[in-house]
Amino acid sequence: MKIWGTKNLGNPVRVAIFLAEKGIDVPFVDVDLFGKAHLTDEYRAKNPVAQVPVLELDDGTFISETVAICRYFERIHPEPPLMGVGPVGEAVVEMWQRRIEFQFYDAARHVFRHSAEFIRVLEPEQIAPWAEHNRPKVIAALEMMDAQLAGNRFIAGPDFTVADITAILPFQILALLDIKLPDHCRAVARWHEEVLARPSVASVIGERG
Ligand SMILES: N[C@@H](CCC(=O)N[C@@H](CS)C(=O)NCC(=O)O)C(=O)O
Repeated sequence: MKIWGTKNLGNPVRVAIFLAEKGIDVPFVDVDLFGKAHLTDEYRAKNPVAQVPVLELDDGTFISETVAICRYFERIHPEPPLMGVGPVGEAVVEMWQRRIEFQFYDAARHVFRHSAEFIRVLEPEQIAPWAEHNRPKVIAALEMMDAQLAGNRFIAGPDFTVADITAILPFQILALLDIKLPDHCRAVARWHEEVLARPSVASVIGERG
């Protein structure tokens, strides 16, 4: 079993943190995105969408999409649960995971892909107004998270879950852009400090995120 993707860069970070939380050791194989290693026919045979991460199982099955990979490990290694427990618990975690992915991460990603100079190698036709259109959406998503975190230790409730893991990566993206966490989002700041200090997160991206 192996995971295609650089462990501390982009979406593979999410899988690496998930595995670290569960204490599972799986080797990561670096894929040089800036060298366009993922755009070869050989790589597309693993994932036709030409993205990392991809989980390769020993029987030759390839599984891409971060949440699908996490779902596989949740099933074969249920403890500690990171995708909720029971019908309501699982649904609540999935609801928050998707809210974070579609409202926060997507908005941050669009700003990044359409404004950062160094990503032009992978996004040659940057659309500046699309980046600007998404900037306020990042702030709106942070405010949505703040309201939830004001009454909850973690994003989906009292336990650390895949929803928290999904939210970590967009903060790395914001650090590359000129987007600061608004001062009034104090609950998000408290949450961010706590998750960065988790051994799983620190081992993958370092304590400063
Ligand atoms: N929906 C995918 C997104 C994966 C993704 O966006 N991967 C990026 C790296 S962070 C990628 O491979 N980008 C290649 C490119 O932009 O050409 C997932 O959840 O795994």
